[in-house]
Amino acid sequence: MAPRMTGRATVWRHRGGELSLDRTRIMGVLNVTPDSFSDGGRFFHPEDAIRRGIELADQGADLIDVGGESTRPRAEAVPADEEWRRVAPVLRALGQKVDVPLSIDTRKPEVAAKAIEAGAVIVNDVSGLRDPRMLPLIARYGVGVVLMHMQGEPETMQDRPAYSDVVREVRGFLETRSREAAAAQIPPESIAVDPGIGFGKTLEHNLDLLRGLGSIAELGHPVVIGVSRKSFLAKVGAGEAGERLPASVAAATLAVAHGAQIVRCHDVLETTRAMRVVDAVLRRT
Ligand code: HH2
Repeated sequence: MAPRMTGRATVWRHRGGELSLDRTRIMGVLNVTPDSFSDGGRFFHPEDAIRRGIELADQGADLIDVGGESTRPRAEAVPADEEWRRVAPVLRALGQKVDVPLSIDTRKPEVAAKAIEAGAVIVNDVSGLRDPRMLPLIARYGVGVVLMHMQGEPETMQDRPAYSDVVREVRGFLETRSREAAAAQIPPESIAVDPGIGFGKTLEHNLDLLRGLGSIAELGHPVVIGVSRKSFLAKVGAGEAGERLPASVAAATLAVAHGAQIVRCHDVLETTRAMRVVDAVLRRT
């Protein structure tokens, strides 16, 4: 399988710096939530979350994605003040304790603005900037952004996902949203795109998107992929959430072979080691 290398992004800019994409970058997941699908409650207390963030950086994370709201299927939305209360102490402490960039995983402009003031340099928005206040906020602060595709809302997105051509539609959405972002004065190198595996998609949709990532990479933006421990893996035999590491690494490997450049994952040490081998083969690094 030939890797797609032409026309790919070479850097991802964020507030005050950039990540070179000369190798696969690892985005470590830090869920400060009671109910995330694979690690809910484990890092809900600030001290546990801060310790975990330091551990992720030590294990090789190139950035850490801090979130205070689960967006798993059926998750109930969390009010902005509660979401901020969860992530605030963690962002503030990690900003002092780790030297990797921090991203804030939120759909809410109120939370994004406070998180940026507290040191986050990237906004990871699983709704693809649905709230119209997000775009000007990201432009004003000069942060990096992940534009992710999601059909529907977490509470109902898995009820009956439907597409006529999932790769074409997801690519079209990401292209339109990234053009709108660029028109709002967000530099194209700051905009990463993500097909949103598991967000309003059936098993077949997810597999088609992984196969079709090359067409999303052709947009020329950094491509983020989140497959870690997700339930679609179980549908092809990967086991319970705690047993899905081999399947997660296999899916991440294939995603990178098809054009993903940033892998969002829970198991940073194992994924980093695996991606070194993937890069050595695909990129001769
Ligand atoms: N997946 C999750 C959350 N945020 N962001 C991006 N860009 N891409 C993803 O695939 C993605 C994401 C869901 O995973 P997790 O954070 O572990 O679970 P939960 O939403 O239950 O907290």
